[in-house]
Amino acid sequence: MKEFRDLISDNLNEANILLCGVPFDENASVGKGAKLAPQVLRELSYDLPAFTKEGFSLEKTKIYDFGDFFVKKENFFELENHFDKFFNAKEEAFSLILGGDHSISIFSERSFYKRAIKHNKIPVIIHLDAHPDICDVYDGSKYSHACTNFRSLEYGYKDENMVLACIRGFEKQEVEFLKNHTKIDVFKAKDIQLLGAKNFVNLMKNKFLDEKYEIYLSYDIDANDPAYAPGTGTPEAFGLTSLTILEIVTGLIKELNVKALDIVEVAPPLDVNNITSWLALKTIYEVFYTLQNKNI
Ligand SMILES: [Mn+2]
Repeated sequence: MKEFRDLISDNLNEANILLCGVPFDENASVGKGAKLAPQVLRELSYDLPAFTKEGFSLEKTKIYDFGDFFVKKENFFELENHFDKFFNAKEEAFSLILGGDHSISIFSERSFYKRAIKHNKIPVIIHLDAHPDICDVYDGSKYSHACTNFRSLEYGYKDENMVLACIRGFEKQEVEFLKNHTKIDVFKAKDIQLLGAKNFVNLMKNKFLDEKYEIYLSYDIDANDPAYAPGTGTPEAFGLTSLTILEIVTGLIKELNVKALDIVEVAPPLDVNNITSWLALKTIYEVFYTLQNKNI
């Protein structure tokens, strides 16, 4: 048996999913360990049959695996180059990125931005996370995992094309920033709980259901309540259930022009019996099925 079983293809032409991993966690603030996620997710996939939780086959899914992009803090900026190649290898395919801490998305979101602009599309970020990750500087660094969205706005994403959802932990500077940037749509965890996944997806449809948008979905596993995802560096109480988040992720991908997904902050050394890694992996398989049904 092998990684992702028979879903891997060596032929880029037939692939509908482009996969890469970024084993990097030097910009995580509290608990480290996310650099091991790409390896652990790949290993666990040996044992996961290529079927959804409802028993539907994933045989139409063909993954082209770019492998892992290894960087250190000293050459962190090289990620942009890796992602440029990754995103441009086959533009109609869906891009799946396994983090790493959330700082890696600074560069994937840059490459995604450039590609969307090249397509004359409007780039959008939907960020599912317990935290806004919108600090200018955190812990003396502009490239902390708490700075991802600030860097992406600075790079060119517009406030009105950024959505933060499942939020429940704020830095003071983030509260101030969001007060002055009211076009950034913020859905706190409590809002999502009251709305339900379906209504949230419908609100996103009202906003972004148009081919002029290309959407990057950034999924920090700590969006889940730590009861479902304890293996992460900054667990935050009072989160959503894993089923609610799954409905959001698959609902957005089903309904909108989502072209890329990252799953970040899974930290296997902090996990309990790999349940957080399994959650990420099972989510990925549900995403594959959602994409099969969209004929991607
Ligand atoms: Mn994050």
